[in-house]
Amino acid sequence: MQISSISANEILASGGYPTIEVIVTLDNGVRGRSSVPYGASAGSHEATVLVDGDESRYNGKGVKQAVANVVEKIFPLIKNIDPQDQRALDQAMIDLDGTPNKANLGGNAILAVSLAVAKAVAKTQGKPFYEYIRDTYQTGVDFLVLPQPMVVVIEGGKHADETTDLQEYCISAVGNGSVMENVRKTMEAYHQLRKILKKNGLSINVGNEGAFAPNGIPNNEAPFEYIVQAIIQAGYKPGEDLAIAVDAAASEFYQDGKYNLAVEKRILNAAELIAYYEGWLKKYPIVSYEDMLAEDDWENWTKLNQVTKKYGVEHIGDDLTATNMERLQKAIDLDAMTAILIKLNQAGTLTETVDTCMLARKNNMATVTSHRGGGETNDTSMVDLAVAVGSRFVKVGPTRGERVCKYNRLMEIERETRG
Ligand code: 2PG
Ligand code: MG
Repeated sequence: MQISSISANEILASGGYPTIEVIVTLDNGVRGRSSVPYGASAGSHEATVLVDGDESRYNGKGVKQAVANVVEKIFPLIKNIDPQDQRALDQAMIDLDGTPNKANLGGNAILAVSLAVAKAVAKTQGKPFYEYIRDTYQTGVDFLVLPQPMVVVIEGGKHADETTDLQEYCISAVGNGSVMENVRKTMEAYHQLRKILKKNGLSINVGNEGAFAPNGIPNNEAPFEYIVQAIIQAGYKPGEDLAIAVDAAASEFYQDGKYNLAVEKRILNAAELIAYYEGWLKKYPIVSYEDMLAEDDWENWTKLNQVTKKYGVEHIGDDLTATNMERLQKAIDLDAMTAILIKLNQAGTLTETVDTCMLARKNNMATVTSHRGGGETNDTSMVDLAVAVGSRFVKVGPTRGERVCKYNRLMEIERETRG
């Protein structure tokens, strides 16, 4: 089998800036198409999103160079590699790039090819994409337990204007029930939340990920109160049916070794911040804490990990680990967290992403596969990946087409795998 042609295009992502789409055609005529997202609060240890920097187009954020790299550099390299050997194909692109963060060819260019090829081969083999990923990397997942929804319902930080310092408050399903039922429950609570925000005089405008982004919110704790009320008002038990997941994206409010909670007009050191966070663990039905500290504040991650463990709460690394095996290994060695956020474009190839998930699994760490805040597309590969590696959750926003297509894909997979 061979790749007979590749076309790459600049398309729009949900944030209104371009991203790259790649269509691969195999010599049997089968095509695979993929497009890749980008972050708003991207960490500094992620694969590079290569943008043109040409200010005359899209404020410098065009991706024509990434497009050219696919056609002129990557295609000549991979056209002689068997597309069924995804590991070899990804490795060839990594080697050609030659940098630790894919700065040369662009993580966006490499990932788009990686996924498009994999999808074309999956189609050729007549397998759903999640099954192809599972079989290719022998993840050993049986699809009996599917990832559950972690729905972003309030967003602040870099995803919205004049709201919380913390980036995301999510509602997630408790337990392993039907995905379709759990999507329904979380969305019912989300709709109650709209009423509660309004009642509290807050706006119900939405942010990057389609979650509420209430202006004028008094502090970073208020969302917990609103969400608990929303869960109850929807007819569910907080902590039993539905619970709260938080992503602080704390690198965004880390300044000169301290944490600046602008909405509360307070600057805290790490010990004070950890104590503040522990207060919430005592009061609210929280199931996970993500990026509560800055991406290189390793020492304090280990300290917070001791606290979250006491409460049986998952402590998730995102910017800390950036879907990167070396950083994950360091987090394991330092006992810095108990779960890892997975984003395909942080890694930049399907192989590296799956390898990171498998390393987590080997160390009894949960994976949570996530959308991106900056710009998403209608590509649902992240959901198939989540299913293939047995992620505990998929984290996605509640509204907007590029978000709900992920939940729709997850429910479709539930139907497929349940017969
Ligand atoms: C995160 C993500 C997605 P971004 O921090 O988890 O919700 O945000 O893509 O902006 O990094
Ligand atoms: Mg995050």
